[in-house]
Amino acid sequence: MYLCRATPLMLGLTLATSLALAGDGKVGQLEIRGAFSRATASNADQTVAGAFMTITNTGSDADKLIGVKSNIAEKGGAHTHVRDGSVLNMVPVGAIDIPAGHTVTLQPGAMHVMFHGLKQPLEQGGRYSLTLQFAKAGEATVPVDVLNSSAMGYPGGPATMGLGMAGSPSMTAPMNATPMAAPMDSKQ
Ligand SMILES: [Cu+2]
Repeated sequence: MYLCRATPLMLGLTLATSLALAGDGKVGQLEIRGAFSRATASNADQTVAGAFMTITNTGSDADKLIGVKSNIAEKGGAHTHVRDGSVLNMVPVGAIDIPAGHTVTLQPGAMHVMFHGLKQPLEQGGRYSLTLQFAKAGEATVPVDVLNSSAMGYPGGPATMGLGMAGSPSMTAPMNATPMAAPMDSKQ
C-alpha cells in the first residue's frame, strides 16, 4: 500500500527532473546539459545568436568542441569574450577544450556557441536542434530551448549553478556588459 501511495509523488519528481534537464545530450564520455538560447529581439533584424550549455567530460581523455551545425543559421562556431580595457569583445576561437574530468560551462559573457546569419527570429518557448562536433567523441545533437532574452540558464539548471559557484556577476547584466568570469580552464 505504501508503494502505491508513493508512486504519484515519484512520478511528480521525475517530471520535475526532466523539465530541469531539458536541452540534454550525450556522446561517448561527454554529457551536454541545459542547452539554451536567448530569444532574439522582435523589433530588430538580429542576425546573430548565442547558444549556451554545460559539457561534462566523464572520461579520462581530453576532447575539444571543434564545430557546430544547425539549420537555424548560415554558420556557427565557438566564441569567447576577451577583455580589452573596460570592454568585453567577442572573439572566435577554433575550439573549446573539454578537459578530462571537467565540466565546461558555455554561458553569456564567457565561452559560447555563436551563430551568424540567423535565418529566423528565436522566439521564447521555441526549440531547435544543434549538432556539436567533438574532435574525439564525434557528433552530439541536442535540443536547444529558447528562453527569455536575458536568461542565464534554466531556473535551477546547471548553467545557473555553475555561474553561482564562479562567484557570479549580476544575473541580469546584458551579455556585452557582464564581467568576465574566471576562465573555465584556469587550472591549465
Ligand atoms: Cu559570440
